Amino acid sequence: MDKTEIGENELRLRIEEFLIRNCGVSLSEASENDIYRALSTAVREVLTNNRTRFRREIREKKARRVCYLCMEFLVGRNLKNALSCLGILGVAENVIRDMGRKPEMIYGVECDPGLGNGGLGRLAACYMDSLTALGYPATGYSICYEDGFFRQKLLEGEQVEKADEWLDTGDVWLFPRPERAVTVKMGGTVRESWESGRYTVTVDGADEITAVPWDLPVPGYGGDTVNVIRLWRARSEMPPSVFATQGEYARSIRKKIAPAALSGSLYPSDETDEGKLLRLSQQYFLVSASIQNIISDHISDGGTVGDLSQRVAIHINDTHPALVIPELMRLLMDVYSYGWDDAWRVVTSTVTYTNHTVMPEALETWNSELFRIRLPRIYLIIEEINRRLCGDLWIRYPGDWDKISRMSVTAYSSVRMANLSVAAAQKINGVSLLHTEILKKKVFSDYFKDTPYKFVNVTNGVSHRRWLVEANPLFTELLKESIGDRFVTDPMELTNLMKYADDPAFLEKLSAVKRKNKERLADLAVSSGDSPVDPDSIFDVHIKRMHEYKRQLLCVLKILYLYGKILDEPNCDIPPVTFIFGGKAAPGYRMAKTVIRLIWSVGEEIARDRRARDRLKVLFAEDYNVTSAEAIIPAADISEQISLAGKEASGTGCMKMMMNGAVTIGTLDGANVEIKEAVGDDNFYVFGMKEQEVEELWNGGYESVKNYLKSDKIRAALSFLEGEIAGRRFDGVLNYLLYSHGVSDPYMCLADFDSYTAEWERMILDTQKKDEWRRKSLVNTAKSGYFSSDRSIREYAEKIWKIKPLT
Ligand code: NBG
Repeated sequence: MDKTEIGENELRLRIEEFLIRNCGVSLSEASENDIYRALSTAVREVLTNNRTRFRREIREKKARRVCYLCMEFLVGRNLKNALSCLGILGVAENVIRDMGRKPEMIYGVECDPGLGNGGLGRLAACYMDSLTALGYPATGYSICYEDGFFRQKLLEGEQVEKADEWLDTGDVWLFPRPERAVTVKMGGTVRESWESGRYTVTVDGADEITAVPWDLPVPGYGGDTVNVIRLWRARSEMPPSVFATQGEYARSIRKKIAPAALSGSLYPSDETDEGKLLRLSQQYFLVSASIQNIISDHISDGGTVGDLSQRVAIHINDTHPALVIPELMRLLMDVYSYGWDDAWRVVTSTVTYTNHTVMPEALETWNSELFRIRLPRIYLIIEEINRRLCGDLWIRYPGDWDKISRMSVTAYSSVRMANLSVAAAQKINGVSLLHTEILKKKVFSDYFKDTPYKFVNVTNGVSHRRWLVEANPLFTELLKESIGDRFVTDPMELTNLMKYADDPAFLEKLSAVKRKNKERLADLAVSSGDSPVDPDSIFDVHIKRMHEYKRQLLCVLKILYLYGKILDEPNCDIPPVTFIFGGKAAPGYRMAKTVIRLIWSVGEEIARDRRARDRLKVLFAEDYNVTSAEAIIPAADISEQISLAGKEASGTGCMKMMMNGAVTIGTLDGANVEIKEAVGDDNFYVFGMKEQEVEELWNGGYESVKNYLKSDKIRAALSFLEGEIAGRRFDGVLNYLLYSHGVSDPYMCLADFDSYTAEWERMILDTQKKDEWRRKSLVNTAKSGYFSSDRSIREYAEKIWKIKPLT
């Protein structure tokens, strides 16, 4: 069945057939789950046909492709996206309605696939979307985490983590490919020997794990192109009964890595040695399975391992898949008998690397001892890479021990994955202009001086088809009426909206759309248990992973300050505002969990106070994920992007909200700098220290207490922390901000507080100048085309991967 052939009758027929054959029910008896399965299966069939055609074309043209290795792909729900890409959303929704069901209820059956945790994973999904829509051959590689990330529940403000059983409904989209299974080996003992004049290496007694690929199709817009994300699942060769009955065997495998854990859940807690070992094993599992698959595809397409780089670019997305470097070396040398230099040439001409963070704790390092035990052969290869690297550096920088030790891959009993990636990659990129400059000047300054030509910037982008066209149908309709529908494939067309910037009638329509989206969100909030939300209040949104550097704490301190102000000056001119937060805290991250509790408690306290509750409301959206983001973002008036300057590599929520007409209040950090440049100073609210100022203050010995003593506003906000908030105490937060050992307020909330609140108050008054504010909103959408992932992907394709679109 081809997409063009699907009319309503055909689709209806297929659904009914499926129901009878697979669920044993007629249409009238079918549950929403049955219909979801039936419809998804019909769509999947179309995707398979298109996939087969696209794959054939790639083979025939011997096209070069990118293999995007990433521990996370936060794809969001599939059904509606696939229908929309195939251009049959309207057809399908008519069929669903004819069946007496509501489309949203059918989409609602699908769980969000729990394959990622934040911006990094969502970026990977947006990139697969653009790669496919633009017709580039690409394969994503990741792990099929059976328990996903986790589902967040809030019990009286306390985050509780639940297993995320997304496969209950997500399985419909996965195609198992057991015939492409490969074996991944870990552990064991390395034996080096000289046999008939050749140096050979074997590993005895390694654990063997079978990796089975499950393919998740990624439809491109228009439906002609379909790529896949290949997700690996670990399989044990033993039936479960053996584990239960053979005590001896069960004990012996416990010492090894249990296969189920490898594709169990995303990022097992890595606070303990077992957690770290499991995470390292997951990373190796991903890269070993993927590279074996890449090589075997390449060979079956007529290539040889030696010319891999001519047809394949392997992308290391953040350092998590960096083990692909030594693993490819291992395969080339131990399996294909290449010498070191030839193998290194293949590796270094094939891999490219994106850095996504400057936070030291996220620049991965592994304890050498753990590493050596789990991956002994890989460890030897890394040592050899390092020996040669340092030898080479020694020739070029004789005597400069400091530099060489900063650049080396192993040092102080640890393996540094970032240095490994930079040393081997063809190209290295940061994800915003500012971030790339920080990489060049600070994080990788020695490498930048050594090989400046390797470093490039590609500012992140987001799929405007998912985040605007699909998530905001009302706005899309208005856009199509006014500027036509070319922006769907060419986002730069959005600039045509500028001709309506001073047209009051258009601005009125724009505001009506925003109002509808706010009503929709308000209804959703109430249906999930919140008290009524006023859609006429300003929606001020802070959604992202919970992290100190993103400064949710700064935002909630501002709310406390505003609360105090309303109590002191009941006639002050703050209009009603609804603050919307959403984000998960890593399970072991205590401070982030405390901040969730604080946000929730402040919300409770204000809701109980008649003097303030009609003017300030605080919502914490439980279990923030792609689906909830799709509801929140179109409804946002204000986008809070308030990280400490220099810490946020890029940010992508800022782009999604900008596209949907929210106006940003932010620091000059990450992509904010470029957003401000694009929209102009009148349409962006900026505050706080610049990156350089942050550094100077920090190096000069930051003392938050000085800010506290100087500022009435800070003291007013913090006075709430001295008592109870909704019956809870937050002395810990007060200590953290003012009195901790070491440095108080490490992310400098208090240093930026006065400037933040002043700018916010200026902004909130501007929201009341209706036409001016609506104009700002329009300009934000009009200038957002640059932040589409279509632009980013073209840059990656040209500057980094050297791939060309087909079709
Ligand atoms: C995140 C950064 C964001 C950035 C995304 C995508 C990690 C390690 N990094 O600023 O914090 O937008 O990556 O590049 O998750």
